[in-house]
Amino acid sequence: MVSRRKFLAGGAALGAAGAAIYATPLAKNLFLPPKANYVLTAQQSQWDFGGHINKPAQVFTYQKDQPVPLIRMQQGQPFYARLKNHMLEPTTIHWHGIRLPNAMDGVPYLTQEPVYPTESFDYQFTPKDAGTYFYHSHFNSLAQLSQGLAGMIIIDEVKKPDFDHDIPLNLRDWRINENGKYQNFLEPITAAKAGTFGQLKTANWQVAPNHIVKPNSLVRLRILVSDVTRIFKLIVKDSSNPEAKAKIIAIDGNPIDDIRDMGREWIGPGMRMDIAILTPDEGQTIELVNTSTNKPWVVASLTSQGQSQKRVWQDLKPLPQNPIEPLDLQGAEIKKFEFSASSGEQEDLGINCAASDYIFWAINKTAIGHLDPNSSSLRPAANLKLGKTYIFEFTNITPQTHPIHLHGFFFRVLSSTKRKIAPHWADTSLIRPKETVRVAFNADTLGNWLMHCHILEHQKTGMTGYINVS
Ligand SMILES: [Cu+2]
Repeated sequence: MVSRRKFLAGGAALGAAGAAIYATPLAKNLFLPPKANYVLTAQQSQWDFGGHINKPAQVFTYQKDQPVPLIRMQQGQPFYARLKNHMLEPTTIHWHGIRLPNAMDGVPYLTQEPVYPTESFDYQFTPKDAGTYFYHSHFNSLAQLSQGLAGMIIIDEVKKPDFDHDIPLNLRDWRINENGKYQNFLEPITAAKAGTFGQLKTANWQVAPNHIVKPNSLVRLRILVSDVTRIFKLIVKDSSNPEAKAKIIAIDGNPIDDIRDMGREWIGPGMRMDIAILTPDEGQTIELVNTSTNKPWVVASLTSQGQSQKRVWQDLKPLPQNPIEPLDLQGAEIKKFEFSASSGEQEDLGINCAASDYIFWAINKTAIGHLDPNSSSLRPAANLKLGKTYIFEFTNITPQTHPIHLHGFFFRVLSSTKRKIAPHWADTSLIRPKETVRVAFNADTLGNWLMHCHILEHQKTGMTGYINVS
């Protein structure tokens, strides 16, 4: 294990903002030192959530008896990670939101063979874009994510933005009781509705962690929802000032065009949001609160202590844009996708990846719960030509909201039939009941790319498809 001193030394190399994170006492075990070569050993471990359960739970992680680590990459620099499988079942890693070659995308049977127990697999790519991303297992995903295999990635900008603190929050629930026992990962009754919610609510595998920050400082708070079910509705509360003191600066890793005040923000599974916070005076606290249920709860908090940094909002500068090629909307072809309950004409695609006996959902009336390359019925939901711009029209005819994720690309969320959308880049978008959302993207990378609902009980019971770019 890496010592705390080494963590701090690693942080110091990043400058003031980096050091601030590494020095956050509660989070000391979350961070691997920034480097180009990682070994990620998928393994069974134990974790007691700081005593919030009576007996440690059996979890899956990538470091012994510690939370899934945050991985740090550098924009434009090669990244390399060896995944070693020390579990008793196959696994893979998907680098959610990162634009990379298809063979590195981590989808078993579609882009690579599963990594079997005792085997390893080398992932190697150079991230083009900076921002906040997500890595997770894509094999038996519902069970492996539910037990832990889901972490945050920070890809540092070439020129580091000027924040006093950079704080990651990986939000998720655990379906475990006070004795560390898991409830079923797939519950048919709820899988056919909004999905099954967990009981133990955590940020960075901690219950309502409190971070000490400097008074009147600028914080970059990176929020990842890695939960397999819950759609959060987040607000920021300031104990000294009822007016919101938070601004949205990026969505799904991409800086938004116009920084705006944070209100009540819906963030679903797989989605990220970076917000800037101007911290209050000494002794005051800021809380991040989830209000998506009738009993709101504090997800995490920041308390001001120490020397004032005397920052003002004018110090907040827009983040540099990622290098995304302009869209050819004039020449774009429209492809329609309807997300529905399954019609009963489900495809029987054999065993594996998301094997389930239940089918409740479908994309364009095709229900794929499993991916089997040997099945003649496994075919793309759309065939795209390399280099062309496409508009995808997502229509949700179900009574549930679905966070739809497309692997391998950023799409521009253009418009909705039900609400006003400020166009922005994303890789996952919430499609509400009876809503049609239009997104557009450049099909600029070859391969088979998965597209699915990120409520994993929905993914696993039919709301999965893929597109082919050739
Ligand atoms: Cu869904």
